[in-house]
Amino acid sequence: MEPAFVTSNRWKFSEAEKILNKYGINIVHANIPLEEKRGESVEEIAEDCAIRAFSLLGKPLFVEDSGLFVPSLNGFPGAYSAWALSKIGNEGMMRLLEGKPRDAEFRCCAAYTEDGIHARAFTGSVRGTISGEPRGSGGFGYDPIFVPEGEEKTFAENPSLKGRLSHRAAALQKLGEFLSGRQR
Ligand code: ITT
Repeated sequence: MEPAFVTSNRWKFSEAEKILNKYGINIVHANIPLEEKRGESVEEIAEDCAIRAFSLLGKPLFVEDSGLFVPSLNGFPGAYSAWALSKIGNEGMMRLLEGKPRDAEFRCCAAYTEDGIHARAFTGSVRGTISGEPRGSGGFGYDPIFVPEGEEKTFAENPSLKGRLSHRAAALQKLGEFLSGRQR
């Protein structure tokens, strides 16, 4: 059975497809509208979405919630990452961070369910810094302003770096191991 990845974000889907294919897992894209509940953690939001998505699709699926957390902004944008990007964008983040420490962390939780009752959560994170200005044209969202720890380029300047080091790669590798273990 090919699990569905329920997401409205085509970049997320193609990143997930590449990672899970390495584990012999094929996924199908389900772009169905899902309201996200308000919550502080990516785990809480992803698990809730997975259970609600199952009631619409009725087949094994996962959803994924991600966010960028900046300690010097008390964790903002965090659970409000999509909202902040649409309101202030990466330029707005530059203004908010003027004169402040630029450490940041991307977090991701992929929540998988095959019965609509229990969801299994797989999490991943990557630390880094927010660049001095947006750079690069690959990726999406906050990729042009995120430089992973120990590197100089943003995720948008070096998408293969993202494939190896990202919060999504870390979470989905765990999901890939779980699902491929099931098939053996
Ligand atoms: P869903 O339908 O899967 O929810 P979404 O794009 O709304 O798609 P999220 O709520 O998980 O996804 O994302 C929160 C925000 O964080 C959103 O604005 C994304 O663009 C951004 N984001 C998530 N993952 C990212 C990544 O890998 N690189 C850059 N920005 C990312």
